[in-house]
Amino acid sequence: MSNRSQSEAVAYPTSSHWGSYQVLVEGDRVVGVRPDPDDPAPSPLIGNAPDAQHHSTRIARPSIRRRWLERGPGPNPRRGAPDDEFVEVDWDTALDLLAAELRRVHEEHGAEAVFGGSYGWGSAGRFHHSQSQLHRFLNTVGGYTRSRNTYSHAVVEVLFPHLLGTPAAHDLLERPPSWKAIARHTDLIVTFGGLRASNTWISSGGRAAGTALPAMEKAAGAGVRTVSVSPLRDDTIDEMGAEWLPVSPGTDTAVLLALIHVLFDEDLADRAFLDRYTVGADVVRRSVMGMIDGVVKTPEWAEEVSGLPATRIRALAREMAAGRTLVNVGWSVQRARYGEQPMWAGLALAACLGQIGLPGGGFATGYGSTGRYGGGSTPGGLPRFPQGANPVDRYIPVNCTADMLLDPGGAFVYDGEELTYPDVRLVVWSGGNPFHHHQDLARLTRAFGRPETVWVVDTHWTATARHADIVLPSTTTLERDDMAASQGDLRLRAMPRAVPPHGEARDEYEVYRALAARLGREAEFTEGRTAEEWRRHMYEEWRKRQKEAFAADLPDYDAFWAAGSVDLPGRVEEEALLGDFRADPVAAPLKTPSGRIELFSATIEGFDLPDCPGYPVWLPGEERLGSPRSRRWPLLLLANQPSGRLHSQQDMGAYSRGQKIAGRAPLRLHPDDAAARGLADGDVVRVHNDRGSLLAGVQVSDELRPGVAQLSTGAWYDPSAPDVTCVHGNPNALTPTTGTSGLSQGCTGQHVLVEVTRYRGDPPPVRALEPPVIITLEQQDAEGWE
Ligand SMILES: Nc1nc2c(c(=O)[nH]1)N[C@H]1C(S)=C(S)[C@@H](COP(=O)(O)OP(=O)(O)OC[C@H]3O[C@@H](n4cnc5c(=O)[nH]c(N)nc54)[C@H](O)[C@@H]3O)O[C@H]1N2
Ligand SMILES: Nc1nc2c(c(=O)[nH]1)N[C@H]1C(S)=C(S)[C@@H](COP(=O)(O)OP(=O)(O)OC[C@H]3O[C@@H](n4cnc5c(=O)[nH]c(N)nc54)[C@H](O)[C@@H]3O)O[C@H]1N2
Ligand SMILES: [Mo]
Repeated sequence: MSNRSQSEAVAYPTSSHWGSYQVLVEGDRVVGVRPDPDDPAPSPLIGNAPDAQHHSTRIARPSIRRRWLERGPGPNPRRGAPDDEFVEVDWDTALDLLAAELRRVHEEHGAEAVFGGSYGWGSAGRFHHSQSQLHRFLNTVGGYTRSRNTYSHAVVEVLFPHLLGTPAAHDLLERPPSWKAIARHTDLIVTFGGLRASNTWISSGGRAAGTALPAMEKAAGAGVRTVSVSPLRDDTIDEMGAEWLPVSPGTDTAVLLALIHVLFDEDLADRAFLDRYTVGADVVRRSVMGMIDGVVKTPEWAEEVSGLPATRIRALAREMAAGRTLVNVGWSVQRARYGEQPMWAGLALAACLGQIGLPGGGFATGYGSTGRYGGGSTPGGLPRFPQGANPVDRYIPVNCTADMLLDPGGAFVYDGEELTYPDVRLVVWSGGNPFHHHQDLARLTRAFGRPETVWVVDTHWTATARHADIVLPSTTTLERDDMAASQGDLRLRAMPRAVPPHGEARDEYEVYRALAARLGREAEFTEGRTAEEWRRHMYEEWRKRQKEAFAADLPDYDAFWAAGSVDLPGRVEEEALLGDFRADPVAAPLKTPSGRIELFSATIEGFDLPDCPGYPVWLPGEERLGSPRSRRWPLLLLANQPSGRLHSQQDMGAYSRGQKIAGRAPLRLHPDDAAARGLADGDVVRVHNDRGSLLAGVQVSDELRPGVAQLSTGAWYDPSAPDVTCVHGNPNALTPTTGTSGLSQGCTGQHVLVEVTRYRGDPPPVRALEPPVIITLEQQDAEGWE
């Protein structure tokens, strides 16, 4: 919040992925924020908004990489070089260049040479949503190669349709038991990957109120006991009084298989449930009993692998069988090599407990991963901006972006398919930051050197914008009218514009309209509507659907806008997942080949993948304590979600800045590991492995398991010093691009082995939060073209 007097400030309600709040505006400036009066638990992340809105890294005008302007499109290995110059141009010049480049690429290489996946968490807002706008535009002008799945939970998206079928796999993400049902019915939550409070500050699409933390507290108050299996003690809030089982990262599958072993060994497994509702339980039983590979998956065996005491694992299995138990496997646990296995083993454990389909019991994934999980669902949907159809059917799993750019025509497998990478010439990104989110960023820089043109639309000069040839400035959510809600939310909220656009920033709708006009497709893109008319249209279409589905009489658009919000009709707070299937598996079978839960999947077995067989198994990853690689890189770095911001967004904001140490990302180290290296709080260290190095500031903490270090994602990537990959502390300077397996090809960025050493001498300054060198066309003319 701002120190300035806020007496004359006008408060504007708004909403973002980090919640609903009010911005305080004086004249044209955001001078502070305050929580929404209806929010019982506002997110501290709102404190980043004022500084981010007016920061010097806002993009003010369309800018073209000087070399691209002078030499035209072509591969450029120097893309992203810290001293590269950009030339500011007017909008017409930028749009003419871009339209000509799109036309050229289409004519010479076809629309599939345009990579428009554009993954990322750009603004919340149902209309001005970057990907929706961009994808509609690209679809209107011929299509694009797209990306599939998320960084968040690719394994859940690809694996569970095989195990539960669709829509049950979808319900797993969208309709888990609500926190209220948990408080009412659950005795014990065993959560692999914690219930990290700061993660619940975020909901994709925004959230009317922060409901998750109060609900967790209430559940604990109602007697729900929590066991947090996590390398970090503070992955649960104190109020829950959770028991901490400090697992070694990447070894949950061993613990899960041992829990299953105890259930079979002590005849606690619910055989009637397994017979009636699952296939493959016998394969799982034989596997944990050692009848397939000769290794009996006892708690003693799991102790060796995971570091958790065998006695505790054995007792936990008995406790789980004794009452109503919910098994939660968080998304972090699958964001690692062989990430399919803990998810599958977690489902198998819940099946052995026989409580799937019972209120407050069974299997779940996502409590503690976002604020909306367990917060209800809205089957009536939300207002939507139609994206049209993509005439191009090429795609890649999103985690394969660098592979695609480095290996055009190269073969890969994904979900039983053998595919090849397209030959991409033009990369476009809007509302995402691959130089935040992708792994092995030095490799990504090489990959971004390959295409002929990189086009980025963003609000700020992120590392991705600095790797672009054509950079267009977008307005922020505070600079345009919109509306927001997340799936399962309480209300749809109006987001009235609070301040005028920064510099010459434009709404993306206007950018794509103008581009579509240049390509002769304006009428198809706009369907004759202005932005305001689209919002009305989207709202009214949605209102009609709510009327049909729930006989809900919602106010019209003007009344909604004047009131500022409307309650979402038809909300449900689920008691159980798969309740119908449990009630009658014959009448309501799952949409799997067997109609049941597939603990063994003949389909996946048939894919014949070395890294994902047909039933859950323990596969030891490389980036793991005790692996051969750990002899050289002895610390396991957890690259989890940052508590100071959403990913890389608003890293310059007050709340995010307040967490930095010596201006760099904080690296938490266990006291033993710090002492062994002679390190203390505040030291600047080099964190390194064979992929790269970064600088970070030390924070010693006994909240971590020894051997584990923690450095959350999101410090803006800063390659400005010659001998360090990132001087600011982005952990993706070190992480591997390997996929989870040939099944899901998910992101494995959560775990990476490193060494930490003191940085000797004066550390190089952080430059990421400064704009690049920008010149005018006149200056460029005066200096002469290359
Ligand atoms: N090592 C490691 N890496 C990870 C993860 C991990 O656990 N470990 N987690 C992964 C996960 S789960 C995710 S989801 C990704 C997240 O990765 P991203 O979603 O790419 O990260 P963000 O920083 O949210 O990027 C959003 C971008 O949109 C821009 N933006 C905001 N508003 C607007 C707008 O109105 N218009 C436009 N055009 N742009 C806008 C922001 O400035 C920012 O550059 O990171 C992944 N990376
Ligand atoms: N504040 C904030 N909240 C966010 C985000 C953000 O950027 N900032 N991003 C949002 C997004 S896009 C997503 S996808 C979700 C992600 O949600 P998650 O994937 O659940 O979040 P993470 O913070 O990556 O990981 C949660 C915890 O898992 C634990 N963990 C890591 N590895 C292992 C392991 O091998 N075994 C076990 N048992 N535990 C492990 C770590 O201690 C970590 O703190 O978060 C969302 N919430
Ligand atoms: Mo995510």
